[in-house]
Amino acid sequence: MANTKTLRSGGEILVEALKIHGVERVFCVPGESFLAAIDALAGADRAIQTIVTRHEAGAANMAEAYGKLTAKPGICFVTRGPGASHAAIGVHTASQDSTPMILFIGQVGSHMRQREAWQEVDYPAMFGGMAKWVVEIDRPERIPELVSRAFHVATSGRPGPVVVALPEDMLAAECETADAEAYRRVAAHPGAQDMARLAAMIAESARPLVLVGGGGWTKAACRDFAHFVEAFDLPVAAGFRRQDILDNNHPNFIGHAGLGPSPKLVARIRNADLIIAVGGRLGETTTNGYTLFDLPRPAQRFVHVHADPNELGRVYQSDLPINAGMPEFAAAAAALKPKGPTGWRSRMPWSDEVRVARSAYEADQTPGPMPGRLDLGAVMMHLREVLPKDAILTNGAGNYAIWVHKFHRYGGFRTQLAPTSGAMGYGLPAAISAKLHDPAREVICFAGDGCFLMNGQELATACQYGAGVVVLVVNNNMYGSIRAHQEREYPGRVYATTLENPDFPALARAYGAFGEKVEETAAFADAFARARAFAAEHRKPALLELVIDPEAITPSTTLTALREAALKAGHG
Ligand SMILES: Cc1ncc(C[n+]2csc(CCOP(=O)(O)OP(=O)(O)O)c2C)c(N)n1
Ligand SMILES: [Mg+2]
Repeated sequence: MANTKTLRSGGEILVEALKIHGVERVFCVPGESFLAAIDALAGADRAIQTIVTRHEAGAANMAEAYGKLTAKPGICFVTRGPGASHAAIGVHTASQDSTPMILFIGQVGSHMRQREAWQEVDYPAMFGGMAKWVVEIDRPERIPELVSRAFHVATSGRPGPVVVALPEDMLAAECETADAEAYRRVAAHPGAQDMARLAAMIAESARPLVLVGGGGWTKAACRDFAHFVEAFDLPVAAGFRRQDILDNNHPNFIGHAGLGPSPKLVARIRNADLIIAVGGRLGETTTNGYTLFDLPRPAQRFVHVHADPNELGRVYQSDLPINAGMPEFAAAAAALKPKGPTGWRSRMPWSDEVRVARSAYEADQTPGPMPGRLDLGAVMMHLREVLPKDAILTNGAGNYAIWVHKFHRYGGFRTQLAPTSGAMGYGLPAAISAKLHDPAREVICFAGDGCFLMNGQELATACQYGAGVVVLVVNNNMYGSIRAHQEREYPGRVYATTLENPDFPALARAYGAFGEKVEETAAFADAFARARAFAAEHRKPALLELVIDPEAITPSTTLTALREAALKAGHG
């Protein structure tokens, strides 16, 4: 810790605070509004790596993904007005996904605040509804205190984003001040009575089901959670894009309650007599538009475990609300055991039914034929075969992601980086962040043709920092997801959803990446092998454009079928 008697600039005090709080990497687009902080980062480059990106959305998404990967706040630095506006998408995703993140924004000089000076923005007003806390630091002496608070707020309770505005004169001003200590995450622990009641409710049930989701998970928490599930032989369904909390190869994993869930899984959840909802908010996507459970009082006996007491009873009433952090709950749950003799996995009255549910999940993971020469289902099956279990798969938003979520078996914590916020453009920056964090692991980014071009410029960042990710651009020449909605609501009236695209492989090669086009199923395996080899050898990204028939709009229907069904139903 620095000597309190040393005169330091606000920038130096800030960067020292980042070091103390364990920051190892920051993502930024520079701006003249925080030069003093950049200069201090230069002086700390052995402790903190600074990744310069090509767009603030890229930087903010990378920081958000870092928060997901590590459960530590992802750090992003951007400049005022324009930079902050670009970075807002990362703050929104961190908010919806409950990810710890801190966005530092250079602010106009304090002597001209409130005049709408150049690029001046009122950050509490701009981010107030999105961030957990927004603060402007007006004196360098207060940096240790307020930055420490930012780390505490971002990580404690329900994790989320914090925004810290830094007036440029404050960063340049010098003072003597004492550093804070490293932050300590604060979380609620479940009470012994709560846990005893949970065990009793499981014992009283005939058809229990666990619905797992939310943020705040760690590797250890996932391991403890698996022990709990095994001890009671509980079936586990994952919430929307929370598929990597329990390894999908685990015999108790029974599917994904995301967008367009399997009807069999929906029926099984409805038919359960005890729902144990662990970690998630039970939001719109996981509950199939709030139709999965009766609202506000579900028909099933209901246990809801959440890190934020305000989420308990917010939408659904439960018999047993438990306010706890995920590591804290999972540790307590791992200590519970059913009565009677137990092995690693107990034999319970519902055990046979869990095996049936697992078989249904596996059967549902076998893709049927789809129109066109390149079959995305077959691509997913190949990836399941060749990718190591710890490979990280990332994506943004679009119908292409349905194949990824439906057919891939995520191998446990953290093998999935996918925005529950449904933000397009997330996949590539998240993949780069993952590769920088763990270069030994394979990282595969899925993007639609629409999705990719929202942050495709970060291929340059990947090349600059040696992030050898593989990018699969699923090209159907349209904003397919919206086209599908259009065909449902306004059949045949195609408008503003068609795309004319660049030559994606040539674009990739212009960045220094590998680029190839794949047009038929039989060509995929070899092309993928070449892409992987290039990424590993050159530590640069490799892009494959997968040319998909636009008719293949989901794994189970075609555009024409959607349109005809809508016309028959009298839409449009
Ligand atoms: C940032 C952002 N803008 C717009 C949307 C609305 N949206 C959701 S999916 C989608 C189309 C995605 O197109 P593409 O990436 O090509 O995937 P496809 O659906 O064609 O497979 C759009 C525009 C969004 N979710 N996020
Ligand atoms: Mg598309």
